[in-house]
Formats: sequence, structure tokens, C-alpha cells
Amino acid sequence: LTLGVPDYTPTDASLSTHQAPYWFQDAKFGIFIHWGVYSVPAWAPVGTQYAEWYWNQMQDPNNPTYAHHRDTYGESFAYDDFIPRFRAEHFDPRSWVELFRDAGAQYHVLTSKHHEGFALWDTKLSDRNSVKMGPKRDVIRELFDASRRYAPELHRGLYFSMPEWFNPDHPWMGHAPRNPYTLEPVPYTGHSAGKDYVTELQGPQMLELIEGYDPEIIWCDIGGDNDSHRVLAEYFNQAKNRARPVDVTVNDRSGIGSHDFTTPEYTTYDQIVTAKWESSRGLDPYSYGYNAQTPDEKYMTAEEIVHSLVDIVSKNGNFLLDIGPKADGTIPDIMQRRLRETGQWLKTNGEAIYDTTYWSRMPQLGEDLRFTVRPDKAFYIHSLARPGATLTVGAPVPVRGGDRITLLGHDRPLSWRTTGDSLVIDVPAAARRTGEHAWVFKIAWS
Ligand code: FUL
Repeated sequence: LTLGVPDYTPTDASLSTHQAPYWFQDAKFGIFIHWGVYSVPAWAPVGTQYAEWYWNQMQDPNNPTYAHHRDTYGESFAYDDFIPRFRAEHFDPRSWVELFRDAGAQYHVLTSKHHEGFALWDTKLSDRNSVKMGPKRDVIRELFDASRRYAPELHRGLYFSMPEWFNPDHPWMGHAPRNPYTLEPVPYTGHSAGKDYVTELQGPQMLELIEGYDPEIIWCDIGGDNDSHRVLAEYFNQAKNRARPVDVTVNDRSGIGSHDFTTPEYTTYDQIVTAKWESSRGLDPYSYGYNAQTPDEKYMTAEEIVHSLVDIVSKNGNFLLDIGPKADGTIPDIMQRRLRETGQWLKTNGEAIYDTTYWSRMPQLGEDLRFTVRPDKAFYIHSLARPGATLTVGAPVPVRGGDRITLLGHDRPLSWRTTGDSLVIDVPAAARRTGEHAWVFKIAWS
């Protein structure tokens, strides 16, 4: 029992006393993984629609996916006919977690079940899962085991879609599955109908994940009908009442008011937001699931990733960067490359990201700068552009005579002065030539 911390009760008042744990505040960078039956067709109009929404989009005669599906697979090929093609035959969880570690990420969040309703674990509550069908493997078990074993410094999280689009017991989209061209009903594979969706499937599945897999993050999606007060009280109490308590966290999409952090999607805040937040997006210009149509040159570049990370962290956010593995379990080369390039940058500059906090003032308008702080130790000025012979910082920054200023990765003291309200740092040619993506000047407080 965690001394002095009373059990949570299933109310907003109680649950809202829970906060994002320190490890989550400090972690800054995580990898999101969208993997499911939608990884088989892996198709959406590039840059405008999410590929993991394929099933939903193929139902709509006005959506290009409707025609694409008919032309590629034929009218009688149901979405669930993709399940046997989701084989995960090259899924190597060790190589995944080693990649995440090499990217400099501190945590990962896998879709345990997306809106299609296909569970990636051995759920006893439905046969619509990856052990009974498709991969015939407990994907979550394998990933979490590999993570604990080969990358124990990573924290583990799970995404969970609160509704299922076409579950006959709770059709979020208004109807059970049907053929989009003939409107004939089609089966919802693996599901035996007649359950109360929330109390006999959704809630119990969340508890299965909590009890069986020990996720440190539950990343709910969509909200709507839910039993989240009860489920989350249980989650928090179990985590804190064990012999070695763990600090867990939940986002703001479980369908209830209380939450530990907010989740801007394919966007970010333009101000410091002091309540914890986490921004997510795919490496893809606009998809979380793999879209085989997206050409390599449309993926985020390492520079864009680093700039996003620095910007988000300087405003008190985390960056949850998403990859979409292929149906066979391989991670597309372009995604691997981008993650490793990001890891290279973090190797040199990570001290200005991890375990830092935001600085109360933003850079001046038009300055390509961001600030982070390591309380009592150092102040970091991130220049998003390659510096010239001098770097001028117009915003007030905490520097005192005697402080040592260096450029991370160069590490020789730089000369500096203050003129009026500005700090001016001399950047010798050798320092200017080092580095890429973003240049971090460190003021080590004396
Ligand atoms: C959204 C979902 O609809 C997307 O497919 C994706 O999972 C994103 C993270 O959340 O609400």
C-alpha cells in the first residue's frame, strides 16, 4: 500500500487528483504504433485521410476508398476478409524495441484495439483477436516481453478505442457490418452478439489489459459510452497498491472529465500550456496506419521531427510520433531511417530535452529559438536555424557573469556578452559547421 495515498473512488472528483507521473513529464518522446487489419490494404488518399480508417471510408460511396476497394479486391471481398492476410510473419518485437530505443524514445504506445474492433491480445471476451485469427500471436505480450528484456528503460503503453465502428452490440456508425455495394449484412467475425457493449466487453477488456499486461499508459480514444470511472479507479489503485508501486497515466479520451494529459492530434499548441499535454502525429503526412501510397519524400524529415520535438517540449508537451508497420510486421525502411536520424540528434542534444522543463517566457516573435531548463543546473537555447557568426537572443534569459556557454556537440566555451536586453554569443566557424537540424546552446549556471 502506498502510504498516505487513499484509494481512488470512481468519481471525477477523486480521479482528477491523479496526475501525469514524473517519468511521463520527463520522457518527452514516445513512439506510437498503429497496427491492425487496416495494415493489409494500407490505402488512403495521400496526405488527406487516415489509412487506419479504411473500413469506414470504404463504406462511403463518395470516398475514393469505396472505388479503390471494389477495383482492387472486388465487391464481395469484405473488410474481415483481410484478417487472414494480417499474418505478422516477420514481426520481430526485439528489433522493434531496439529501434525505439535507438530513436531516443522513452516509451511506446501500441494500438491494442482500434475502431475496427480487432484485439492484438489474447482477450477472453471475444474471438475477434490476433491469437485466434490473423497473426495467431499475442502481439502485446510479445512486444511487452521484448521491451522489458531488451529495452528495459522504455515505458510501455497501450492505445484502446472505446467504441468499435460496426460492433452489432454497439454500432457507433449506426449499423452492423454490411457490404458497401449491396448493403447486404456481413458477419462481424469472431464476435458473438448479445452482449452489453460497455459492461461486458469494453470495460472487461480494459481490465484484462490492466491486469494481464501492466501498461503504464492507457491511451483511450474517442470516448463515448464508457465505464471509465470504475475502470480507471481500479487501474490507479492496482498500480499504487502493489509491493513495488508503479506510476501510471491516462489521457483525456476515456469519455469522462478527469484526465492526466490532453492530446492534440496532428497539431500542437502555440503557447506554453502548463497542464501536461502530448501531441501525436504520424511520420506520414496524414496517417497513423501504414499507407503504402505515400512516397518516401512525403514523410517527415529528421529536421521536421527534431523541430517538432523541440517546439513541443519547450511548451511543456511530449511528442508521440507514430509509425505504421506493414501487415507482415516489418517497419518500412523510410520510417526506420527517420527514427534513427532522430536518435542521432538526441544522442548529442538529449540533455536539453529529457528531464527538462519549460521556461516561463517564450522567445521573441520571429526568433527561431526555443528554450528549455534543467532546474538549478542549466538553461538551453535551441536554435532551429544554423547559427551565423553570432547568435543573438532578444528575449530575457537567465545568464550571469561567469556562466559558461557551450554549443552541445562542440563543447568548447564560447565568448558571450549582453548588449542592452540581448544576449550575444560568438559562434566560431568550427562550431557553426558542426551539427544539424537544431543547435543547442547551453548556459551552465555557475
Ligand atoms: C483518432 C483516431 O480516429 C485515429 O485513427 C488515430 O488513432 C488517432 C490517434 O486518434 O481519434
